[in-house]
Amino acid sequence: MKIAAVDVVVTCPGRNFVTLRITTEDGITGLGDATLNGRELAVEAYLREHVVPLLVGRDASAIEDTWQYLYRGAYWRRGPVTMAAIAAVDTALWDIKARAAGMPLYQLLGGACRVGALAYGHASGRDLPELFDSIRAHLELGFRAIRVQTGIPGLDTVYGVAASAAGGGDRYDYEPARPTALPVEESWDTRAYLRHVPSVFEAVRSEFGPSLPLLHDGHHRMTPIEAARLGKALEPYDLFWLEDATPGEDQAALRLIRQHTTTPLAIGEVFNSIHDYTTLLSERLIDYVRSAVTHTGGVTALKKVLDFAAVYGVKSGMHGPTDISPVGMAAALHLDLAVHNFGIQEYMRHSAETLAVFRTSYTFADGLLHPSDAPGLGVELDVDAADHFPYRAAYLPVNRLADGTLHDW
Ligand code: EZ4
Ligand code: CO
Repeated sequence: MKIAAVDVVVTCPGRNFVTLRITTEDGITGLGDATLNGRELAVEAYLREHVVPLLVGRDASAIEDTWQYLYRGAYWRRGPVTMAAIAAVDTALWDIKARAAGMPLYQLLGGACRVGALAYGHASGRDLPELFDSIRAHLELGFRAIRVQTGIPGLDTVYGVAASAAGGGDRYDYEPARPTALPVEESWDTRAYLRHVPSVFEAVRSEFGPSLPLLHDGHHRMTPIEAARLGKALEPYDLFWLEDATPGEDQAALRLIRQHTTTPLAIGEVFNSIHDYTTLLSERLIDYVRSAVTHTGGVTALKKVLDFAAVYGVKSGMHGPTDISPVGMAAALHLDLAVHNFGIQEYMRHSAETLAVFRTSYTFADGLLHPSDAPGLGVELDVDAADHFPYRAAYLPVNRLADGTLHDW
């Protein structure tokens, strides 16, 4: 089963997506997500110029060998652009293999370990009344686990807080990438954040009770000692996890946080290699692996990370914002079903425009996602519809302290 054609499709149905479509000589197509939010065209060029010419004529069934060929064969390893490109190839080849077998991908990964993947949604509010409305709206949508992000008194725009809470469920979702000529600037003050956040979780617990799983994303902004203090302060509110407490590339930072708090820790959405996890996993410094299939070299590579994590009792908590395309989300759901050490799956619903271009078959019911039993990933790309939505440059925000110093966003 040789690869006959490879297309890179860039489309912007409400936001940008980069999708790889591989077609075999017997006419089977497979899809892979290569979207790197705010740097989409770098991955498109990497694929178009340096990967597509290597794929035509290769054996579509040789997934592991193709992964190694693209990873070792480039000599220059790792990095978000390279690994998103490899991820797309790997995912598309898995899609082809499963379609050829007439099975949903999770069957080829070992079969289902559960009836569905527990999903968490994003609630946010500039103040407590808005936040409570947002949590209620997400509970009404069926979510059984909720990420809580909040405005901070004295700061105008803060990561994770939707601009307007008016008008129902989806509006509470925060979309960080904006189609502006320059990145939007958000503001930050860690002392104000640390003073405010525990009171928010106290209020949410007293309003919604002790059992609802609550999550929070620190989004890389704290030093290790600040993160340790926040983790301790949040212990009475029994968080499911505290995510990205410190910048992810400093694995040793987690040692200090871990020594001070029992709040579970999650990290890894910006990681792209199993080597980003070696200290974190072997020293049991985290509880959840946040990587996405899209950014970690595909199904093949993330399965290896999760098997490595399982050795240390660490579970999955895959990244699932809207910049993971429906193709990337479907790939995540097949892994979620198939790995034993599943923890939770992030889920932001895509817009109607996006879902008109990417026709999905995965379902969300009673708080659980399921990839469906359609063969392959279960996603079809409507290329004609995609052509109606040309790429628009968009950037993630940057973050500044009151004196103008650029801070981690
Ligand atoms: O900032 O997807 O947990 N989710 C997140 C996201 C990321 C964006 C980056 O593209 O942290 O909001
Ligand atoms: Co995050």
